[in-house]
Amino acid sequence: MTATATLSSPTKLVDEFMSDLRKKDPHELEFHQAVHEVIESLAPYLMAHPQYMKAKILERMTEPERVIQFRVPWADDRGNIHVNRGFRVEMNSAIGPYKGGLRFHPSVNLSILKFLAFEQTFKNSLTNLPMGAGKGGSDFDPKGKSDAEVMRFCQSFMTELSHHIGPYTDVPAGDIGVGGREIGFLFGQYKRLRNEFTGTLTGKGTDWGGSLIRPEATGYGAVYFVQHMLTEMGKEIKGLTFAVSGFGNVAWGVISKINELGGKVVTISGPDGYIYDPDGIKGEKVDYLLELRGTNNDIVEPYAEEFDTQFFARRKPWEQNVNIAMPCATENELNDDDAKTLIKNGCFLVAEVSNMGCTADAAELLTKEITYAPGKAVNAGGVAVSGLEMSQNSMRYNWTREEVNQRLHIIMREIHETCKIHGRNGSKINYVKGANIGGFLKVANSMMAQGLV
Ligand code: 2IT
Repeated sequence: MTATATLSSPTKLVDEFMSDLRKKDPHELEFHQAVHEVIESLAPYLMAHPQYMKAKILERMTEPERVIQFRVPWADDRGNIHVNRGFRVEMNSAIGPYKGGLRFHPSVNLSILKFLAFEQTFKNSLTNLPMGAGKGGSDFDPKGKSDAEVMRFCQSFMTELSHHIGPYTDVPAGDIGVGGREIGFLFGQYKRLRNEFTGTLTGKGTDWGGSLIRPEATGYGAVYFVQHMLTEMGKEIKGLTFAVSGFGNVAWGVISKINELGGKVVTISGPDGYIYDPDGIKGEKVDYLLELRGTNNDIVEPYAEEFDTQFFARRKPWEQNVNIAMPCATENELNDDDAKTLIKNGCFLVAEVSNMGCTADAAELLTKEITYAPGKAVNAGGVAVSGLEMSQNSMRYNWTREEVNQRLHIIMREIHETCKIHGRNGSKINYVKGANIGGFLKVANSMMAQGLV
């Protein structure tokens, strides 16, 4: 920013900051979107607390401490050679080692990973655990690949990444396209290269250092967060109808917990379209989700054949009448029109579980008209239990399911409390503002305390 001292309004601060950021990396639209949302919430606070502007905290927070990009060559089962691009964005280490997932998906590029790593800074801070922020991945597409191909890819990827990570440096985990199988292959190769058994990756199998509840944590945590949002409104989950998107690990955790608490989930979706199941996705149908994911095909349509329900090709679940919507798939999956349709049909709460699942317009409209909470607060249970996995690895000890679940409960309650403290707006809570200011303060104050680094 050029003229911090003369900035006269929050709007001007936002405009000047964003103009400088866009000039630096004009193609990184997702990164701009994530930063814009944060700066908009922070601007009035920053004007009132000029010490952060003087120390150029925002400029420093939006510049990764380090970006690593590397070649990932691998051979498929027929012996054909492929070359993918690997990345690790080490965003911020003010409050702990870099921490965040790895995403394997054809859409992965630097803009996507910078947006995710930036969001991770605030999310990890909100958990109150000592975790800095990072994100990485590759444009590798796991769809249709054999186990052997995925293993060779993971080994090649880790051969380079191993130079940059470690239990005190950077602790990756999973994200889209990286689940238990991939973490296993990545961990095996890391251990072999380093000849060390450490907790350098989280999301490990429970037989070899993983935490109980980690697979369920993002979904369970999101539903605990929704419980707190509902309590504020004098409501409860029992009897409510939910639209969920996606059908992966996160959607599965969300659906299981909603069922347990007496709610009903009527939709799931994939890149091919969505399922509408008015009886609710419960019992054996939830187990079937795991089977569907195991096929490596990334389509949801077989559910309709299996359980004789409706499938809407190339459409999104947000057109159904529900009380609550929980996007659980990927960024920008719920847009302005979807938000209008949801509101028109009586939806009163949108809890974003995917990272930046709503477009900027949608998030603004939902905040104004109904109640909306952003992914960085709602989905923080995933990385929180990764943090608990790190604690258990350091202690060389494993907590029980109940112990981990109880800690997850407490963390989600405290994140909700933080949102309330910083986002109170009359009788409502602005969760975007609450999460952004709440997440910012701890990191910003730590950066100030550690000098100009
Ligand atoms: O977006 C996320 O918070 C994750 N993909 C999980 C990160 C982690 O380190 O567990």
